[in-house]
Amino acid sequence: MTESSGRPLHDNYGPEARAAVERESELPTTGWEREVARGLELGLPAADSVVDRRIPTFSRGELPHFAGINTFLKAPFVEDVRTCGEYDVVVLGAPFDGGTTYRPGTRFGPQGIRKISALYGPYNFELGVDLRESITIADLGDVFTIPGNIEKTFDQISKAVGHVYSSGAFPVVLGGDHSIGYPTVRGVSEHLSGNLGIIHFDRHVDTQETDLDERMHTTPWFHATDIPNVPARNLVQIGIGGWQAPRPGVKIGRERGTTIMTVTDCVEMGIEAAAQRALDVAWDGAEAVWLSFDVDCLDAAFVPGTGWPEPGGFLPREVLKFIQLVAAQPLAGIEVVECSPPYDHAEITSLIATRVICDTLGCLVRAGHLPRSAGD
Ligand SMILES: [Mn+2]
Repeated sequence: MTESSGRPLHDNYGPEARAAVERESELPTTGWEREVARGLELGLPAADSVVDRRIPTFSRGELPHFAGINTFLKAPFVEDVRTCGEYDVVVLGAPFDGGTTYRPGTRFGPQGIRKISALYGPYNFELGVDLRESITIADLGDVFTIPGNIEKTFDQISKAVGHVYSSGAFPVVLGGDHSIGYPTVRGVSEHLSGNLGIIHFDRHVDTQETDLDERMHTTPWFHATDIPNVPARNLVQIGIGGWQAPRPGVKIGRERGTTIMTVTDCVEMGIEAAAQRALDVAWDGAEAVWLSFDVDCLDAAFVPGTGWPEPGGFLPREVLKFIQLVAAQPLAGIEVVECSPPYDHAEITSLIATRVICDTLGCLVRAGHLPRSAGD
């Protein structure tokens, strides 16, 4: 194999790096050129002393990373939500922490994730994907949640997610505590004729009926699997364990037939086998699969900014490998929950949340599932 210049690659690359370097040469740059032209038009050409004439006076794109208004990955903020179907991927925040039972703060999760996402460009080396060249992303801003009312908030989130999903765009939901898992799934399931499976990363089962007398963030999958086309047998729960898995939830999971995979189960069978098991369970007879990612499935060392941190969870590279395998198959959408910036340090929890979303999108693009017209 050769690089674009025709010069043969030397033999000191490992296979992944070699493939990545080769794939980069095949990626187009038309999206980047469009962004430069748009920046020069809308942001004015730079001052005379600036040598690189691609730079505008006002920042109007990816660069500089520390500049600009915080949307997810600097995607355009789309104020008219009626137009969301014009985009391949739509980001929406669900800023709600009324379902938390210990540390609050996830109402600031969407802001935290958007802020650190400015650090990322659209290109991933190992995946060989440049999102800017492959898909369009819009940031719709946030759902109007009702801080003191869980049920009204659930209704708002279901309506918002259902609107985005039925538009044809791929929804990316920025939580929010995990109570939002029920209304997001409800919003998608209403637009399916068949069943919806759920791939759920978490240290906690979240399957009890109520907690503290309400439908809190410990309860979403009890209520989601009460929906007729969201059967419990298609719910696979990955990373469960430790001292925070409440017995009532475990009992419900056993009775309803959910599938639980501990960290040790996954590591000892190998991440590839574990991901295949998860896909087999979630997709068994299902029309679509929703990905619900609680950042606390990672070891507490990596996610200080979360509601119920628990030691003994996944390493980032394990969970990223898992995500990459899961997202090689189509998904109905993704939510990343339980990121609480007030408890975060150096934005590392928001950073892993961003990473999970970007890897999911990158793998869906790589596999041809995004844009949707290309695959599904
Ligand atoms: Mn959790």
